Amino acid sequence: MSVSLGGTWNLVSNDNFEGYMVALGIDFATRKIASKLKPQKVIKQEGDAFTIQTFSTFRNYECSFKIGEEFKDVTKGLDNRTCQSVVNWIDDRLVCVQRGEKKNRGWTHWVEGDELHLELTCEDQVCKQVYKRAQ
Ligand code: VLZ
Repeated sequence: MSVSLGGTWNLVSNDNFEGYMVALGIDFATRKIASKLKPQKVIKQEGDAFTIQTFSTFRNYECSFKIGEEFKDVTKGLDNRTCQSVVNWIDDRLVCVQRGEKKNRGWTHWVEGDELHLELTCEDQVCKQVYKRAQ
């Protein structure tokens, strides 16, 4: 029985977000602002349907999908690219493959104890984020 990713989560650590943003081609000024953010994730799950919202004081980001169904993933406010993406469960991890201009792009979410983990990958860069449940 897997643990639910649903709920509201606050960022507590963010390793190599800089490298990930450089790989995406985010400009210097935007990176300086974005690197200081402490985003909040709100994850809603109804069966196979997910919405993941990322809120910050600078920009917000939202993504909706169904498990196993390809969708057009526009990374609006991030690098503004379009990917053909698909999300699947691999064991207890929610794994997204973002097929597009950038090689080896995707993300993986999982729960470990009371923490939500996220790995964001682009080319040879991996950003590792940890979130804790909002009280
Ligand atoms: O998240 O792909 O949870 O979409 C950062 C917003 C959002 C702050 C990063 C503005 C999105 C940054 C990460 C400006 C450069 C992402 C997925 C996994 C779901």
